[in-house]
Amino acid sequence: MRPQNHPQLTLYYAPVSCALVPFLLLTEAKAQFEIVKINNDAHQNLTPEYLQINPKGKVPALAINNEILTENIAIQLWIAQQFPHANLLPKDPYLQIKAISWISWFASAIHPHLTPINKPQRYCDLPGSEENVRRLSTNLLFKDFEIAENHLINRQWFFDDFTTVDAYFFWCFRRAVLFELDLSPFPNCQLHFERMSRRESTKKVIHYEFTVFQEFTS
Ligand SMILES: N[C@@H](CCC(=O)N[C@@H](CS)C(=O)NCC(=O)O)C(=O)O
Repeated sequence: MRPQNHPQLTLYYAPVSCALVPFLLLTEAKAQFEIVKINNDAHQNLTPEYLQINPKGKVPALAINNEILTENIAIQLWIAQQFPHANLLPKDPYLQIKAISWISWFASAIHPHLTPINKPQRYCDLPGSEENVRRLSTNLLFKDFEIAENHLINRQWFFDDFTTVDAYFFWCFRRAVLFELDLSPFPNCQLHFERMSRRESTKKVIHYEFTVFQEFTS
């Protein structure tokens, strides 16, 4: 849906990346948007063309008409503000701040513990250090997951209803699932993950990811 006066949106997206979060939110909001696929594995995020879009060489980036917005939190909040009917943040102003507190923590703590598990060689180049980097990062990640686990006791969502916090945590936990970590200490996070997986928006986004993967690996 692109009501009149709504800006033209282009999401720069890579499969499996945290660009899944704005993709999911735009889908929840039934927004009209284009996707530009970036193959991070082939380092398309570091091409001169992409660095013109985002000099940080990361996805997501959201083009809003001719303006580029980077940083997942900023993009999530912009989408929530632009599409209020999608209720991507709690209504109460203080709870909105609490939601920002959660997503700030995902971006500043959880996400930085996921990356070294995926790319340990970026963090230490001593021979044979990769497994140590992975192990230590997994320990830090699990300390974080414990906090989410406790919060999710007897709760379907981080707040009363689905919000952007759930979308972002879903991406974080899914990375850990894809790394095949033993997540059995986090049954409430697992239930949240399954609940998220059943949402229509999530199914669409995951299906799209699969098609992009096929395209990139064929
Ligand atoms: N601070 C950025 C981090 C974005 C980020 O790390 N994106 C990853 C994918 S999840 C990426 O593009 N990595 C490419 C690379 O580091 O080569 C944000 O929150 O948007």
